[in-house]
This record gives sequence, structure tokens and C-alpha cells, in this order.
Amino acid sequence: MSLMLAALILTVAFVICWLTGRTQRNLKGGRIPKSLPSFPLIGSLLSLRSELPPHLLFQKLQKTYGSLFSFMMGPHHVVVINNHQHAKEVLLKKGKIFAGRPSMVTTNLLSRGGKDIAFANYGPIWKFHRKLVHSALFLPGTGSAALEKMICQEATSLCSTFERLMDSPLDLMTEVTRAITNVICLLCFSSSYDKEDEELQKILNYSQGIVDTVAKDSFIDIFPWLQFFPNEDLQTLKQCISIRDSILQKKLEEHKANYNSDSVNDLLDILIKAKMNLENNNSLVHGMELTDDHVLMAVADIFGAGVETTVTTIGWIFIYLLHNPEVQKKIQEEIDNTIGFERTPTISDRCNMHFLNATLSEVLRIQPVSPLVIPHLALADSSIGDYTIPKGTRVVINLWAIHHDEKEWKNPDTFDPGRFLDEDGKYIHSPSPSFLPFGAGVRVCLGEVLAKMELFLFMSWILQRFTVHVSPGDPLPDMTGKFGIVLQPTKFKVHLKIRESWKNCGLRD
Ligand code: STR
Repeated sequence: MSLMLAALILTVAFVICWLTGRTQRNLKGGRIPKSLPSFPLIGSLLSLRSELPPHLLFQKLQKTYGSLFSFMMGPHHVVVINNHQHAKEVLLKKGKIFAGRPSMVTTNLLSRGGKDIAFANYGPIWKFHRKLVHSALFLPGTGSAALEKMICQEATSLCSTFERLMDSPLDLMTEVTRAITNVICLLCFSSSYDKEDEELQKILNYSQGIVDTVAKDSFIDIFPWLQFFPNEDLQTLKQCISIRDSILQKKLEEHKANYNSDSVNDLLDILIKAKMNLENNNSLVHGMELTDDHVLMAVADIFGAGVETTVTTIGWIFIYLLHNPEVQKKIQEEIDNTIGFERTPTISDRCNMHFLNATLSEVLRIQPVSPLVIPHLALADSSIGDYTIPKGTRVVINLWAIHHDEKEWKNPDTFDPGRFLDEDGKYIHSPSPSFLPFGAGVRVCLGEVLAKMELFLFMSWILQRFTVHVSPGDPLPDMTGKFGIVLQPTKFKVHLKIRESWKNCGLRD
């Protein structure tokens, strides 16, 4: 009896929801996207329960609901985009309308109420802040020549650590993570960490804790009132943020104490200088304020984004090389032919290394760093294709579906660097418009240049000297990964072997 009553209540609720949806359609005139079934309070949560991670579930739901569909996440109206035409309309053509970010409990905590770049909402202060950080990434102390030097310094140290650790099963990503973290440390603070440094360990731990808990469509981001009840993930996030804050605060104070406007060496110095100029020159940039919070949150973003994304990608590159040893061999042949063994790789070699570039792009396609990117928010009533999109809608771009679209890519689930090469074996930047590894438009990735330099230099340095193999007796690493704001590979061990040709060359110490 009570079951029947429950069924009746649910049916009535469903019909009411459906009718409200229809009224909205009549009011706005345009088509509204097909929606997953939705109920009062919980929205479409029942239809979203699945074994599949969200990017694969959304890709599958396209078959029933079309490539653009919507659902209610609790009280929030969400639209999911699965093709590049709609994605480009949102990111480029209507970039400003869709440049907003939804306010979420976890991201608000992480960014001190939206004072960072990645999660802060669109507005004049955000625009100014982003421009400032963007230009800071191209100044003499931080521009590409300086970046190349920092990366090669860390690549040298990484390769000598590998020489010490090779020939036994090795968790090579631990070493790679330290190298990548040190590049960002050099860039932001002109300092780097030794292997055993406790602070480095703290940074790695807090960063993992944040990746595990932030912006994962967890219940507190859907129903903010849940934050007032005990919640383990929220507790972890708060702890991680407080560790991050104490480290960054210390760095800021050290930099302020040693600040000298004639020797501005790193990103933190540049931001401190910009803040001081702004304070002395208030009339020039009217109404713009740059607080210590803005400076710290920008650095926190660069740190988090600069480490987690690059480490994740390099992890995937190694996994694909282990699964496809012939690809590794081809890259090594290319290194041998274009660079040889008399010198180490430099960024100017990049234009001659077509196969390596193609492999890097193919990994970014098949395993996008952030499969659902950070959700966008419609800042005004608008449309996508011929669908009406009301102000306040959260727009999720399913980069995974775009990179695995069968209409755009032949056998999209097959790893094939050859798709990024033309008939003459030359690297093609984008063989299909359905390729957006760094996003596009107003919110395009700030670190694209740095990331591409790091991927190229680290991989060419490592593969010039070593070959990676699966540890004897171990299975090939898993390809599924762990879903979150970045799609991290699961841990794996490798066997590194020094290459015969490198062994006998003059460059080796
Ligand atoms: C990683 C963990 C951390 O300590 C701080 C951040 C903040 C910036 C985030 C980063 C995170 C994960 C990757 C993000 C990045 C901003 C841009 C990047 C989400 C959570 C991507 O869009 C892939």
C-alpha cells in the first residue's frame, strides 16, 4: 500500500515537473533541450546513478537524449554539451555570456570566495586579475627562455635520479611529480625542493587531498546546506586548504621582506610589484583592487594547475608507451636522428620532432586531462544551437565525448599518433575541429605554453637516455583512471633501462 502511495506521489511530482518544463518552453519561445527525468528537490539524481564515471555516462546518454541535453542537479539546471560545434559556440562565439562560474561550496572555500582565476566568476576584477597573471607568465624572469632553463635544470636532475634508481621496479611518477613541482616552485618563488624535503611532501599531500574533494559534483556542491552537517570530504578539504595557506603565506611574507623593485625574479615578485603599483597609482586603473588574497589565490591556482595537469598527462604518456612499445621506439629513433647523443634536447628541436608532437597530442586527445572541464555558467538568457538557455544554467562541456566523437575521429578509442601526421609525416596541429585539450576562448588554459614545453622537454630528455618497460611479472597499467576534476591514472611501477647508445656517449657523467 505504502509502495503504491509512494509511486503515486512520484508520478504526480514527475508530471508537475514536466509541466513546469513545458511552460518554460512556451514562455521563451525556443526549443528547450531534452531533459533527464527530474523530481522536486532531488532533481535528476536518480537517473545519474551509474557505475560509469560522469564523462562516460554523459557520452552514453547522448544516444537517448541527443548530443545536447539537460538535467536538474538538485535545484540547479545543467546543460551537457557533447559536440565541438556547441562547445565552440559556448566558448568562442558566445564566450562572454558563458564565461561565468557557478558558486559552489568547495570551490568557494578553495578560492577564498572567488578571488582566484580558475573558479572565480566573470567580472571586471577577474578580467584584470587574469590579464595580469597572463602577462606575468611572459616577462623576462618568467618568459619562455627562462622557462626552458628551469625545465632543463629539473630534467637534468630527474634523469640523474633515474640513473641511480634504474634496473629495479620504480614508481617513476613520484620523481616526475617532484620535478614538475620544482619547475613551478622556480617559476613562482625562485626556489626548489630536495627529494626528502618535508614541505614538498606537505604540498603533494594537500594537492592530492584537494583533487580528491573539490568540484566533484559531490552533494555539498549540490545542496549547500549540507555543509553544516559533519562531512568527511569537507573536513579533508578544509585541512588541505589550511596547510596550503600556511605554506603560501610564509612564501608571501618572505618575498615581501626581501622585495627589491630592481630585481623582480619570479611570479610572486611580479604580483607583489603589480599590487604596489596599483596602490601608488590608484587613479590609473580605477576601482581595481588587488588584495593579498588575490595574489595568494593566483599563486595557489598556478601551483595546483601547473602540477596536477602536467603530472597527470606525463603519467598517461608513460602508460600509453608501455602499452605501445613500437611508439616509444619510433620516438627514440626520431630523437636519435634529429638530436643524437652529443647534446641534450632544446625547445628549438620541437619543430623537427613530428612524431613526438603527434604522440603528445594523441595522448591529450584520448585521455583529456579534465574530461568535463570546470563548469561554465550562463550570465544572461541565451541560446546554444536552436536551444534556449536561461540565465543561471550550468554548462558542462564533455571534452571526453568531443575527443571520442565517432563522426570526427576514426576509431576514436584506438591510440594512434598517426592521426596527427600528414602524408609526409609532418605534424598536424589539429586534424579535426573536435580537439580542444586546453579549452578555448575567455577561459582558455593560461598554462598552455608552459605545459607544451614541459611535455616536450621532459619526454625527449627521458627517452633520449632511457627505455621504459613494465616490471617483469607485472600487468600492463590500468587505462581507466580515477575520475575527478583531473582524470588521474592509477599508480604503476616501471622498469627503466638505460639505452645502449646513451651508455657509450660522451655526455654521460
Ligand atoms: C588541483 C589541486 C590544487 O591544489 C589546486 C587546484 C586549483 C586549480 C585547479 C587544479 C586544482 C586542478 C586542475 C584545474 C586547476 C585550474 C585549471 C585546471 C581545474 C584543483 C583545469 O581546468 C584542468
